[in-house]
This record gives sequence, C-alpha cells and structure tokens, in this order.
Amino acid sequence: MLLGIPYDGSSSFRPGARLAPPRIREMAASLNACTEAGQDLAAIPAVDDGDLPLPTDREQAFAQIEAAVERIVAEEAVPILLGGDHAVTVPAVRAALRHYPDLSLLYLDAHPDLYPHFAGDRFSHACVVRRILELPGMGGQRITQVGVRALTPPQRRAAEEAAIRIVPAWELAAFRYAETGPVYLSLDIDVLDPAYAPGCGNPVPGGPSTRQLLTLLQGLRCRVVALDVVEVNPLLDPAGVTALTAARLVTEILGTLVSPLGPWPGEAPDSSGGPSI
Ligand SMILES: [Mn+2]
Repeated sequence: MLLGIPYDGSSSFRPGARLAPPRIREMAASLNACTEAGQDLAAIPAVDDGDLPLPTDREQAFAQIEAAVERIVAEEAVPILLGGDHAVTVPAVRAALRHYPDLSLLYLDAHPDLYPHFAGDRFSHACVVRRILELPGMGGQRITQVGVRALTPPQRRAAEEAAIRIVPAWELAAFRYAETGPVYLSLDIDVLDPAYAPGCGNPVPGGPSTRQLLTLLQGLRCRVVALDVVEVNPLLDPAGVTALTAARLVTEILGTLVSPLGPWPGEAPDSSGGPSI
C-alpha cells in the first residue's frame, strides 16, 4: 500500500520534503513497473492510497500517521511510505512494532539521528533513532544504521550504549544484511552522495553512488514488512533526479518482496538452498 506523507514540520534545515510524494509519483511514471533485472512488479497487488491529509499540529499529524500505518499492517499489507521528513518514521515504526513485536529496523541515512533533542526539539528529524530506541519493545540490538558519515562523539556513545550496529559509509562495500524476522526499512535519500541525490535538505558528501546503493538493496536477505523513503526535497531538485532516484530505489526494494531469495550477488549458489529465512 503506497501512501504519501506530506509532512516536513520536523526539518531542521531547508524544509520542502512535504512536497515530495506527488513529485516522486510523477517521476516514477517514467519507469517501467519492473526491477532493473526485469522482475515484474505487477505481481505485487499494489494500491496507491494517495497522500494522507495531515493537520499542521505535529502531535495530531503523528497520531494520524501511526493510525494509517496500523491499518495497513493489520491487513498484512506492506506500507510503502513516501515522506516527508524523517520524523514520520517514528509513528510509522511505532505502529509496525505493535503488529510485529520482533521488528528490526534497517536505517539507511548519512546521519545517525541520535540526538536526544535538536535545538530543543525532541521530535526533530535529527532525533528519529533516539525516539525509536525509546519505543517499548525496541532495543538497539535490532537496529542497523547504514551509510553513516555524520557521527558526533555523543551520538557515537549513544549508539554504543544501545548496542546499535553502525555501518559507516566507508564500509558499505563489505556490508551484508540478513535477518530472519520482520524488517522495517527506512531510507533517507541523503544516504546517497549529494552528487546523486542533491535534492535533500541536509546532504553530506562522501556517500555511495546510486549504483552502489541499488546493489546493496538487491543483496538484502530479509523480509521487509514496511518501508519509507524520506527527505526528498523538490524545492532543491529542479531536474527531478532525486525524486526519480527515490522511485528507482523503491522499485528495487519491492523486487526483494517478489523474488525468491538467492545467493549473495557474485557468490555461488549455496547447495543447502541459500540463506534460510
Ligand atoms: Mn539524513
């Protein structure tokens, strides 16, 4: 179930992500409903539920996001959320965690988002993982943060204390992710190098290319039960390339939902039948 979340009231810098859902849809229309390798995504009974109408009050907006995600997961459907700034992930994970108590979080982002508060705001998009850590039933051992390259010493300590797995941008080439339980995948477009995704509020140089990230996503060995792509800012994306890239990344994640799980890319098939999940 595709759902736009036009919210950017938690952006700390250069807001505009509230405008992303229609822009991502517009650019997605130029892509075939197939993955790069030709998997037919029409095999997924997908529904686009439009954009969630949201009030300006943040507490009410978060409550509505949580309720919307709860409705989708209750039907065992996969919410595909188009943000919005990254703060929308907090109510979405809360709802998913209620339905999947053993939920893991795979968080792709240049930033660790582990500030206890940012400029006095506990629900800034810079505090998302910190708030998720506080959710009942969620522990740091179930959180993997990938592509990080903006880790301050206090955030590093917070990650270590919570036993979060941090995979910095410079270790991405060797990264493999396999998880047997349900996974919430949160993709901040700023995980990409700004050369590939310039249209975001808080870019950080030194990230992976679109090619490297696509390969990483295609290599996931897990069951994604909910996903979001956040922080695309159409005000900073005049050519639409960031929105288009977001759409492309989503199609490859959807490919992991329809394909039988095979060997890691570049590795020989496992005679035991591959990873058991
Ligand atoms: Mn970020």
